[in-house]
Amino acid sequence: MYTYKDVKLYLVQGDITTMAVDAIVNAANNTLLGGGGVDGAIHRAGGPTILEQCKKIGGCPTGEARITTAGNMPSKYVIHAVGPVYKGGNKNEDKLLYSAYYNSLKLAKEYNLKTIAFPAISTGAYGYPKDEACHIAIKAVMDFIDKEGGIEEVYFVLFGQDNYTLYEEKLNSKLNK
Ligand code: AR6
Repeated sequence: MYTYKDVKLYLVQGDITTMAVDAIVNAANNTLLGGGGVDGAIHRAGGPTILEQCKKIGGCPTGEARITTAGNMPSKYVIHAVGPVYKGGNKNEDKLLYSAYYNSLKLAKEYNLKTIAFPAISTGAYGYPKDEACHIAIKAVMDFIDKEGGIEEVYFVLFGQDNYTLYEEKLNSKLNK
């Protein structure tokens, strides 16, 4: 566990669908209608009520986020964030990825949620270089804590050892355990 200005930051290696937090964040696409990777896992574990709510929402622009309940999962809500497809780095990908994290936290605050778990958005099917994506994720979370506050616990839930090690190195270099 790490702390940043009284906010607890946790690194977890594993499956985000098992997290008992106020909100888990999904790495969704513009349609919000499901897909592979963490999106597929969330819809499978949560059940059909999530898709029903997503259909009513009707999509989400890249860099933004939308909220549904979490169906059968132990969390209360799913925040569906849409990260960018990585196309070489000159298509505003960094700002869009940053916004996906920041807007997820804003939505959590609007709903008065205190604990949130993020996957490594865009680093799977969307091909974002993991090191840069890790830097952006941590920066967005810290900026949000600096500027907005309201959140109490942030979990970074990493599926693979490579992302886990990257986050660990990055957090160790920035924060005290
Ligand atoms: N828990 C936590 N992390 C996971 C899980 C899980 N259960 N499953 C995969 N990951 P990806 P993207 C990690 O591809 O790159 C979908 O089809 C995975 O190892 O899920 O944002 C959507 O519908 C990787 O590190 O999301 C979109 O079309 C990270 O989650 C598209 O993929 C993100 O990988 C979004 O692509």
